[in-house]
Amino acid sequence: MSSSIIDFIATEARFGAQNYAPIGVVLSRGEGVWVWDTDGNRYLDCLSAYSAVSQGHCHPKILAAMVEQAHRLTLTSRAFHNDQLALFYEEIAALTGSHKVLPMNSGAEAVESAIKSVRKWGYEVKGVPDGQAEIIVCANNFHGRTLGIVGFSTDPETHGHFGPFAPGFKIIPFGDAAALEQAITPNTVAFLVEPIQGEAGVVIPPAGYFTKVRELCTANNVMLVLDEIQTGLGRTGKLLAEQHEGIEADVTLLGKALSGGFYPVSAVLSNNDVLGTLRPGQHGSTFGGNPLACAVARAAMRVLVEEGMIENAARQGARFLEGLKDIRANTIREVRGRGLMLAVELHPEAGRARRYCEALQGKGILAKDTHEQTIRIAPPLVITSDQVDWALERLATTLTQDFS
Ligand code: IF1
Repeated sequence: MSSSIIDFIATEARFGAQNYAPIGVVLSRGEGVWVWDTDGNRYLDCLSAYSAVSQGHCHPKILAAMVEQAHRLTLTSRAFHNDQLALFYEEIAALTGSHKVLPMNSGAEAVESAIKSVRKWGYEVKGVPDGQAEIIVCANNFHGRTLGIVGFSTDPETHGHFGPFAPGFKIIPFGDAAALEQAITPNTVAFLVEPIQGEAGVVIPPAGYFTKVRELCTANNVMLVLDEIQTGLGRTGKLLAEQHEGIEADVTLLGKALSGGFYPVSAVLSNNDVLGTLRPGQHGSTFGGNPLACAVARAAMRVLVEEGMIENAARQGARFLEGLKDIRANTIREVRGRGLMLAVELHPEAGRARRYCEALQGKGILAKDTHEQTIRIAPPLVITSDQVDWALERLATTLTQDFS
């Protein structure tokens, strides 16, 4: 490593809370699927900032929209109207077929806002006794890092020593509709679930699972809240992952790529009166729905659709998945994926996935491990066939090595 890289990393170690263990690379520039480190080395980004840079790094049209808006008006607070929020509402509602929108900033804020809203709907519309609302979630969920959310995580790394936690959450196995049926009570207001569990290692539920989930939620007047913060906006080869299942959520959560990686923008989308229960003064955010966020999100949604990124994700994702499945390596336990949300799970004997990610870095690919044994592969949705093939060559040589 060059001295400048060592200096950057040492300074981070000296001053920064050590809540991450980044791979040893210091990035200074990004364009499309490529990023460059401070020494000028080029890498294909196979993480896309956890699917926030789906449109590719520094997309010129999103940048132009951000700069133009930043010259005019960035933040007004919601104490006043602004000339971007209504346009954002119209465009995100049209794109997703939603009727009501609550704009927030981080994904976790959208999740917390949805929890507050479905509980309020439970008390004021469904008739659940005050303070007794139950929300069902899945084991191995990941919905963010705020205290309310980590309270229903099953990952000790995520919730350890952060208690005490809020009550009112039930945990069931992911992919098991019978478990959901058994967990529902008259006080159940919602089922909060990722269509595909990302952090758990790209875990795809059995075919028909969400059809059954949708039926159970409808039959029991339980709100189906789909966390599409990672799976949404084209990542799985459709605008929303729910479309693979042929269902519609009652509440949909978006974040990450909603801004193309330029700015924290998230949103709670509702197809019924869940969001209608919020009255002035009962929820809010300093930056939620600000003009700059709305202008950036409008451009991010526009280029996603106009540049055919969703269709490309389906096409290149199928190519990538087939290529990964063709790799003959006894290190590989399973290859999983839908669209460009892919994962390679290694056999425990193969050694830690981190070692393979470090080897990939040496071959010009940046990827991230999750839960010791799985390598996530999630490049920007603008990736070309040639770039997929370029990545597959390097993945094949790396995965046939044995780092155990
Ligand atoms: C970290 C994980 C991914 C998410 C889903 C809500 C949120 C996330 C499905 C919250 C955020 C990020 C958080 C980041 C790493 C990354 C992550 F590894 F943590 F789990 F992508 F898989 N719902 N995921 O994936 O959104 O508040 O972060 O904007 O915390 O290390 P956020």
